[in-house]
Amino acid sequence: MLIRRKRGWELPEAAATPEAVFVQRRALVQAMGLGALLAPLAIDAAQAAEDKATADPSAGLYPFKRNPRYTLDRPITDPKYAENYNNFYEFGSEKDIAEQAQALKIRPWTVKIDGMVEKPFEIGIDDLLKKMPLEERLYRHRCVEAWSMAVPWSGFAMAALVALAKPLGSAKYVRTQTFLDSAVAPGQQQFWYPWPYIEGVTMAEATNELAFMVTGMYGKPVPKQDGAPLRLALPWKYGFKSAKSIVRLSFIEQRPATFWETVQGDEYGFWANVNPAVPHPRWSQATERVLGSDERVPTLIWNGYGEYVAHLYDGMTGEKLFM
Ligand SMILES: Nc1nc2c(c(=O)[nH]1)N[C@H]1C(S)=C(S)[C@@H](COP(=O)(O)O)O[C@H]1N2
Ligand SMILES: [Mo]
Repeated sequence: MLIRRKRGWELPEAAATPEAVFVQRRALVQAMGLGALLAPLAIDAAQAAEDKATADPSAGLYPFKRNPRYTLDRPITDPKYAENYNNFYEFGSEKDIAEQAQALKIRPWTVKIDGMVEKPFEIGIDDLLKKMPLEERLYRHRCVEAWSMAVPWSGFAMAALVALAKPLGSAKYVRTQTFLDSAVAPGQQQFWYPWPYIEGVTMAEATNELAFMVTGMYGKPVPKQDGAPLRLALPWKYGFKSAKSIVRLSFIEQRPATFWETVQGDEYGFWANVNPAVPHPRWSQATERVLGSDERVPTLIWNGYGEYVAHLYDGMTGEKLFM
């Protein structure tokens, strides 16, 4: 199975702290000269102080009110899968990067808005949360590797962020950029990848009602391994389009060179819309493995979201829309 040891999700959020903190706390207890009997109390006090210092300042905002417009055809995935079976190459190419990802510092976190906009600006994540219309949505997520999950995401419509950015008429694409810090993200020391992780969508995709900026998951701030503190969810596209831990959105005229397209363009194209009839060059996309079950279910074209997005691609016959 995937889960080999106790991980953050098995503990209440406040109890999950990095090893270094335990070491510090042990040193503190020893320095206080307390006997073994009193030590647990001292640990509780140290824990409380520590929780206050490191608590996610947005935690009190959750849960967001669920938008009933977006419904699922399957059960919500148990968070133990969504939070422990991850693709986040910055922290390694395996699925069990959740512990590694705890090294990411998510405050302060500034998002830069630039390119073809009225006036470029930077905004802190907590200020951004104050300006955006917050809601929860149930979405399916389909990875190009043929596994899937169904998740309650918290966040806001990407269209609201686009409106805040005030793009000029000349902007045709929104390019999303993930943080770059190889000291915390060892995967970024792998020089053969074109870091930082870049993805992008057209303006029409960015302002489509489904495009969703994610700040939370399962009614809490989104875990680091799932892309804290700001990621995308583009539920009609393969998962790699949904960039994690975004630091910059640029409004640009040319189609951006995206991470996976640069690595392997014949397998991971720019559009990457889900289609069971178009196989990946190395495997079928006809069915998907539902995380947390032994079931394989048929994959749906546009991942089942055709009524919202199929019209975006009318007449684009020369494009590789499904790869
Ligand atoms: N920055 C960054 N974003 C990323 C990835 C990545 O490696 N780095 N992987 C993508 C892929 S392939 C998928 S399937 C989803 C996985 O999200 P999850 O771990 O929350 O399921 O994140 C996407 N966003
Ligand atoms: Mo993926």
